[in-house]
Amino acid sequence: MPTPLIERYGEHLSLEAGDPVVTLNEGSTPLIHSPRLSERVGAEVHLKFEGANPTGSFKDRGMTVAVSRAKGRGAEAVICASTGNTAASAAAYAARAGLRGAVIVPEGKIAVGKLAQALMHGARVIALQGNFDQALTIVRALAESHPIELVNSVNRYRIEGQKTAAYEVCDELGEAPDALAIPVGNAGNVTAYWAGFQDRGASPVLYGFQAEGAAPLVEGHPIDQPETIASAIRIGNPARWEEAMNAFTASRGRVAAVSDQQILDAYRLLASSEGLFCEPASAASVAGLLAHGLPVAEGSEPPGSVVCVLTGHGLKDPDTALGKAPPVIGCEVDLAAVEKAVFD
Ligand code: AN7
Repeated sequence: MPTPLIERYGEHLSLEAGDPVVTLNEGSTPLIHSPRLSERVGAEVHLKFEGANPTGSFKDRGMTVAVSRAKGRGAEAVICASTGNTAASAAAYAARAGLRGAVIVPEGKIAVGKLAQALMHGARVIALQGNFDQALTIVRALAESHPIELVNSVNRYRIEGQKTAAYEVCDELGEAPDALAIPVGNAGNVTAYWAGFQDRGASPVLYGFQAEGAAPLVEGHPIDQPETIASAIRIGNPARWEEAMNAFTASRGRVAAVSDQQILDAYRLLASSEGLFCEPASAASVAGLLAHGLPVAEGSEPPGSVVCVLTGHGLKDPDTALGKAPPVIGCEVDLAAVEKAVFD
């Protein structure tokens, strides 16, 4: 059973002495070697499967710390804007802590599994007739005028918790990888990985990927109406814009865009040839590596090792999976018919 992340890495987190540990035993996720991707890109590729966290995404790493601190300082409720995973995680950790939770999500634009999670954990779910960026602006204002803790990644404890994924990668490989490929939405996670690597004195090349229709960092300006099938990263004005761009520059990496088709191809490839079912947004890391090739910093050798972060579980979004998968084969109760269905 994984040790709670706060117990494992507490000395690197700035929780206060009296804070409770609100945990679901998050973190310690598998780092899985991929022989096929390694061969295809010409470097050793490992996949960090963050879908193995308790609510099925990397958000749990930040949420254990943010909700522990919120509870420690006497908050009675937490709030966030979310494309889905933050909502699911905030709702679960709020339930665990005995706090009330409210989540604001873009109406009709979050995967159904995430919605089910937020509702089941007892959060108040508000579907905003707008997008994530508008929801974030509103929750920031609400948190300033009400005694409610904001647990989006603008909350520093979220970033602190999420940087532990970089520690785990270094610990498991015995050293930092040469490069890290990661999907980018609100840009909190890439900021967190960079902080974690810096804590370890490491500077892997950061290679961030946004969906083509929601690629503000690539285009250099906010996108008013972001669009992508990868609903988790349908974000047009990332809160951690500057930190993320600084991290790309400092690591001599870059941020690039991948099309929805490239995302879906990688999504299917990971499921069908690696046995790893991640959600579409997560597949952006692998899509980017396949579409753009290995990141090579100027004046350096190509990386020998790359870690791709698979940020969330494929079960979150059954609609996209079933919409893209081959049909189920119906069959009557008859040996010959089943034989034909199986072997033909
Ligand atoms: C699976 O849940 O923003 O760049 O509100 O769910 O740190 O935002 C989710 C983001 C990548 C992007 N992969 O991470 C939310 C939310 C998955 C995600 C990202 C998200 P950031």
